[in-house]
Parts: sequence; structure tokens; C-alpha cells
Amino acid sequence: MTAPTPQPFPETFLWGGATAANQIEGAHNADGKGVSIQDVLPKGLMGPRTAGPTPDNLKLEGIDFYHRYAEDIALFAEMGFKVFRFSIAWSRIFPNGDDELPNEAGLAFYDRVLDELEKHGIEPLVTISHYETPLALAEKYNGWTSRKMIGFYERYVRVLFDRYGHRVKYWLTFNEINALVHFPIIGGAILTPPEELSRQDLFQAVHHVLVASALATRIAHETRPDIQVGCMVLAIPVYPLTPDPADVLAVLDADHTNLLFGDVHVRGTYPGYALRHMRENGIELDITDEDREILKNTVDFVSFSYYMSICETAAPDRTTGEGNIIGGVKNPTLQDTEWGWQIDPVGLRVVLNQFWDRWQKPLFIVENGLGAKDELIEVDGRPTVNDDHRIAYLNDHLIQVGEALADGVDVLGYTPWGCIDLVSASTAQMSKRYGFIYVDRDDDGNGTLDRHPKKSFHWYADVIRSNGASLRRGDGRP
Ligand code: BGP
Repeated sequence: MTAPTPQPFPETFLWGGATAANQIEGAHNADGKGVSIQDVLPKGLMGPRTAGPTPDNLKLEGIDFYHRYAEDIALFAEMGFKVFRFSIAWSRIFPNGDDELPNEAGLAFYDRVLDELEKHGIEPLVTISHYETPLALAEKYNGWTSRKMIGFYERYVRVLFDRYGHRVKYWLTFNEINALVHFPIIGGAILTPPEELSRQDLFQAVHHVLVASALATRIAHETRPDIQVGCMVLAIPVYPLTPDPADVLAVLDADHTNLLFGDVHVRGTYPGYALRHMRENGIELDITDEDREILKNTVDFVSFSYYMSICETAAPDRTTGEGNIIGGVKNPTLQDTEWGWQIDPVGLRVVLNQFWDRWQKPLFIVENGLGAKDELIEVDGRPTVNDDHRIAYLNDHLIQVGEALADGVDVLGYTPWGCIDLVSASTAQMSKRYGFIYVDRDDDGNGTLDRHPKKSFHWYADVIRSNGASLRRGDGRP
């Protein structure tokens, strides 16, 4: 018998779920929407790019949230969600990214989504840019390598804050902003193949994104002082593969690459290790005095995704693991998911402590979850899924959130990824499911799109209702 968790969650804890426009909305060309970089990546971020949208791209229809949002939000409300994370598709608002005026029909869609959330008393958590930059900005300017992008993003965020600032308190500027370094096309709308992209151009793009993010924070605070702006980073605890100090140094290097983004967002300036890296690698950033001033607009909180930890080693014969965008070396002590992501609940406590110790800013876990194949069965005449594996995964991670809370870490909330099944970012599959709600659609695009609550739906409703008291000690216990 396992014992109930002793660690309480704060009464204000924001329980909910997370999605992104390009993975749920569909309606890829409805009501004046333009083409986004996702529309030309039919096989996901690892696959080849096509010249235009192709019929095999599951994201073009997604799970049709564009038309079924009311039904979906009602299901989230049934689970007791306090918060719902979604993103705004930039190309719905500015179809080409550099248009002078926004597309009213696109704006009106998010008014309707917000109306529905308000009706159910669910707090919105909005990602301004989630891997879905308008394609025209990639084609005309090579994305964030160009300084002009700061201006286009500024125009976009001004429209969003003017329109929704009075009804959306929590905003995230860029999804997994550090992914730009690892996948320039997704994070930065940069079409130059990674092997041909110079470090100079990559770092300049990083700088432009960081300035744009800080500018959004400034504009938000000028619009309404009560708006809370967070950065969003892909969190990945890195462990040394061996106790060899050379491996520990390899960890330090990997950490610096990832933590740079949080460091700039929280401290408002580049840390010494980044300046050294640029100095020693012949990278000369074009930083203006105005940029330096803008960067001082630091975030109110730090949000992050967490799926796995990795190991690092200085040894040249690295057996690399598959992973959530960032490679790394496989940890021999951990189990893999069906997609080769290593499951490490304790890593979540580690990363919460690391971020809290480093930044002393409230933290928001805005993605976490198990991508797995599900089998639809019938129970009492109703289609459902017995997803005990998903329940165990989430339970074990939440136990570690409780541990971090007990460590004194300030955690605002938890929005597990893909609270309703959606199209995968890395592989563009439907069969890699994360949801509490099953969506009837397969990898070939067949299916009714009907929604069916899984066993985890009822489990999560209990967790929320009991504010975490129904969680059980799991295998992830340290
Ligand atoms: C993160 C992205 C999400 C999401 C998630 C799961 O990197 O922010 O968009 O998709 O990973 O990844 P996948 O869909 O590849 O399983």
C-alpha cells in the first residue's frame, strides 16, 4: 500500500492544462488566417519543409478547436480547471506578420475563446508566440536573424494587450525560447539550415528575441500594471554521466546554454559566461543602448516545460538519447517513454529548486506530461481509455512538485501538456497522445473528431477537487 502524500498545495494553486494554437485549432485558412511555419512542416519539426501547405499535414485541421472550443472548454471546466494555457496564432492576427493592420476576424475568435473561459471562471494563460511565426516573416526576413522582427512582434503584442489586456492577467512571451538555439526554424523562423547558420547570426537572432521579449514585458506593464508576464523556457536538468570533473564541466556548459535565457529575462543583462563565450568565439553582437535599456524590463515569473532530464559527458563517444528538442546523453538509470523520452519525476523537483535558488521568481510549470499510444475501449457503453500509465506519470511528477513546495519553492501552478489530445510538435502524429480527453483522429487524419474523457480525466478532476490531497506516493520517491 502506498501512503498519501504529506505535502500540501497552496489554496491559490492554479491547476489546469496547456495547448498551442497550431496543434489544436485547425481552420488553417479560415477567416483571413495566413500561412505559418507549421503549415509547411507536415512531419513535425524534425521533418522536411514543403513549399506550401500539403494535405498530409495534420495540423491544418488539428483537432478543430477553432469550431469546438466551447465543447472543449466545458470539458476542462468539468475537470475543475482554474487555468487554461493556449496560444494565439500570430498569422490569424497578422496573416503575413508585416501587415499594417490586424485581421479583425482573427481577433474576434480569441474574444470568443475568452468569453467561454470567463463563463466557466477559468483564468487564461496566453502564449504570444508558440512555434507558429507567419511564414512570410521567415521567407522575407529569415525570421529572427533580422532586427526588423522586433518591430513586427511589437506591433503584434500591442494589438494583443490593447484588445485582451483587461481580461488576461498571465502572458508568456515566447514558447520554449531557448529552443531557438537547438531548432532555429521552429524557435526563430530561420530558414537557413542549422549546419549553414553561423554562430554570429544565431546569437544575433537570440539577442533580437530577448529584446522583443523584454519589450513585450515593458508594453504589458505600461498597458496595465497588474499584468503578469513570464518567460517560458524548456527546462532540462543535466546530470554528469560520471563523477569525472570533465563531465561536470560539460554539464556546466550545457546548463549555461539553457539558463542564459532565464538569466537575461530575470537579471536584465547578459551574464559573464555568455559574454566570454561570445568573446572567445568571435561573436560581435549588434547591441544598441536602447536594447540595453529594454532588457532591463525583467519578467514577473518564470514558466517552463518539463519532460525529461539528460546526462552530459566530455567523452567523445557519446551515445545520444532522443529527446525533447535537446539531445544529451541517455541516463542508464531511467526508463524511456514509447518515444524514447526518459522519465524522471525527481528531475522536476531538481529543476524547480535550481530555478528558484537561481532566480527567486515565482515558477509556473506550463508543460509536463506523457506522450503515449492509447487504446480506445468501451466501459458501460461509453468509449474511454484506461490510461493508468499516464496517471502514474502525472501522479509521480506532482508528488515531486509537492516536495519542491515543501522545499520552499514558490510554484504558481501546473498546466500539463496536451490536456486534450493534439498533434505532436516533434513528429506531427496524432498517436502520440497526452490528453485527459481522447480525440477520435488517427495519424492518417481519419476519425470523427469526437471527444471522449479518459480514466485520467476523472483522476485529474479528483486531484484538483482535493487540491492535491488525492495524490499517492509513487515510484519517483527519492
Ligand atoms: C514542447 C512544445 C509543445 C509540445 C511538447 C510535447 O517542446 O512546447 O508544443 O508539443 O513539447 O512535444 P511533442 O508534441 O513532440 O511530443
